[in-house]
This record gives sequence, structure tokens and C-alpha cells, in this order.
Amino acid sequence: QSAEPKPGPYTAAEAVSEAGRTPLRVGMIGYAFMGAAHSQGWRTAGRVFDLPRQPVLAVICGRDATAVRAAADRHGWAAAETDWRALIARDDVDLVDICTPGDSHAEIALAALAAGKHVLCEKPLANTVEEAETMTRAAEEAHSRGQVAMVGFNYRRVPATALARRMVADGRLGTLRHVRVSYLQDWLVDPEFPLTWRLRKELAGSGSLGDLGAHIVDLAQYLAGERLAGVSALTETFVRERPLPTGATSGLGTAATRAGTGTVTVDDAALFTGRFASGALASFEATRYATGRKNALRIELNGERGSLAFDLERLNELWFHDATEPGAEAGFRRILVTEPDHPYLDAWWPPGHGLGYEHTFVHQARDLVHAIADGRRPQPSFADGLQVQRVLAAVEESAEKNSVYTPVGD
Ligand code: SOE
Repeated sequence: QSAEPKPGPYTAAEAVSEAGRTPLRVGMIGYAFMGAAHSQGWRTAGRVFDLPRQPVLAVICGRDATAVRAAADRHGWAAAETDWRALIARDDVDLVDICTPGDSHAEIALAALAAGKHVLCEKPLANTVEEAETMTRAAEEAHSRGQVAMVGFNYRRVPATALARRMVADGRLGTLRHVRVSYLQDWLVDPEFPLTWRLRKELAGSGSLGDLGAHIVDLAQYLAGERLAGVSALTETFVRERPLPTGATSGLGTAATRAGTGTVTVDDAALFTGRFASGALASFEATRYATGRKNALRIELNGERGSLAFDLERLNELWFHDATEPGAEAGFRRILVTEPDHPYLDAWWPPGHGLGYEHTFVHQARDLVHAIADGRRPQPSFADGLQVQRVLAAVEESAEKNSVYTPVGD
């Protein structure tokens, strides 16, 4: 007679005995939007992929005891803590997953690395270049002790973007000339949306730039296979005063407000151009004011031999134009990225059945577990996160100087 399925949460011992693999016991700090996404990633990765170690949702941490307990039950974590230092001090945690606002990334990551834990840190790596440098140094030292530290740029893990990377690396685009990328959302259009942590520089580091711009800088450099050498930028804050929120706020939804307003101290939108070391030109746009655009990350690469185009709102598709084909027959064609020989897809559904946003976090967990088992530096490493941070700082510096912003005469 088969046993009743367990409602969960699983204990570490149960999960390990089921899988027969050494556990990788995860302690996650933060339980809002990203916490929920990472929970799905950890819960699912070992059930879909054959992993060298079995992720176990050991402990979740948040300051509000009732809310974090509810999050533990909902997402399947075995235990809950209200103090992140207590989570790091636990012997039954091998990896610390940081899903908090950027102002605490450095402190938590440094403490976790010092305690001998592996680390996964949400993007952007930190709020300043200095913090990111310290974190990267600590990660390098920890690597020599067998620890692994990764930054969470999950859009590298969409099968279509991973396939695009493979095609660029295989030379299908030839010499690259352009990278055109935008990340458009609209959840700040309403001037009555409250002043949440994402709109406060001391907590978030920057606005659309760090939140969305960090993703597209990383993705553009990852797909191009090279780094930006310089940038020229414009940023703007459209709504400078917003209602104050009451108590806890959610990331992108509306939150209750109370009397009074506060000042927005981050950018609402960032536009910048860039030049890659090879001479290819790039353009970037990051905004949370693009009415009607919900999570529209679009990237196009043009090379001498062909072009690739991707849109996150249609994430199972990659568009390819092969410029070596006869002109009369050439044109962009859609690759439906659901075949078993496409990245990550041998473990999922039959062709045509498609994946979504949450699978990027499953793939992220999968790749990190492999890096830990192999003792490899993961991609993207803290050093990659630091380099993105340097690009963001250069964008802010350029926007402040307005160095190449030439007024148009009358
Ligand atoms: C909010 O703009 C946000 O949740 C980002 O913080 C995430 O990184 C992105 O994946 C979705 O949008």
C-alpha cells in the first residue's frame, strides 16, 4: 500500500533519505517576492535535475516572527529564524541565500563566508562598488577554502538566452556591431504608489538602474561575451515625492499609505549608451514608467553574420536572422526553445510545452549545486557582480556630469 503523500515541509533527514544524496542545506534570508521565487528554485531543482547534492529547504529567516513562520509553511521550509545572525550560526546550514534589500547584502554575505557557508546573493550584488569589492575579495579567499559564492542574475538561465549565448560563442553572429537592450516595467506610473524601500537610495542603492539596469548590463555582457569599456548616461526621477507607506510593504504591489509624503532618492529611469572593448556599440533603457510594459526585457544583437532577438514576455522563443543565407530567403525566424538539446530542457517537458519565469530560479539552483559539487567558481561570480556594479557606478557618474549631454540650441 502506498504511503499518503506528505504535505510538507520536509525535514532535512526525510529529503536526504528520499534522494539518497548528500544534502545541501539552504538557509534563506528574506521571504517576499524573491524569497518565494528562490524557494521554488530550491524546492524543485533536485526533483527535476539529477544533482550531485540534494537541496534541502532547512531554514528561512525574516524579522516578523508570524510572517516568516507563515512563509516557512507556505514554501516548505523546515524551520524559521527571526535573526539572520542566528541562521548563519546554525550547523545545519551549508549555504546562505540572500534575498534582502541591497543595503544588507554585504554584511550578510561577509558574515556567511566567514562562517564557512556557500553564498547565493540576489542582484545587484551590493549598493556600492566598495561593498562589492570587499565581498569579491572575501569570496575569492573563501574559494580557496572550497566555498562558492554566486550572484543571482537569473535571466542568464532562461533556456533561450542560454541558447543565444551558445550561438554567439559558436560564431553564428560573427563580429558583433550592436547590442540593443531595454527592460521596461510600469509599476511606478501611479504617483500615489508609496515610497517603498525600492525608492530609497540608502536601502536600494539606486532605482531602475540597479533593479533593472543591473540585469540588462549583465545579460548584454554575458551574451556578447565581453565587457563594456565605457558608458554615457541620462537618468531622471519623474515623481520626487510619494506617500509614505504604513508598516510592511510588498515589492511591486500597492501598499497602504499614511498621511505625509517622503522624497524619492533614486532614479526612476536610466538611459545609457555603451561601447564594448571590441568596438561594438550598445544602448540600454531601464524604467518602471513604461505604461503597459510589465516585465519587458528585450535584447537584440546584430553581428556581421547574423542577428538574435529575445523578449522575456515571450521567453520560449529566440529569433535568429542568418545573414549568410541567400537574400531572397533570409529573414528572422523563430526558434521555439523547447527541444531537449536546448539548454536545461532535457529534464523538462516534451517539445512545445514551454517554461516560465520561475524556472530561471530552478536552473540557478541547479547550476549553483553543480559548481559547489565541482568546487568551481560559479557563473556569475561575485567578481562578475562587482564588474556590473562598476558599470552602474559609471552610469551614475556620467549622468551626474552630463558629460556628453549637449543642449539643443534654439
Ligand atoms: C522589480 O522591478 C523586479 O522584481 C526586479 O527586482 C527583479 O530582479 C526582476 O526579475 C523582476 O522585477
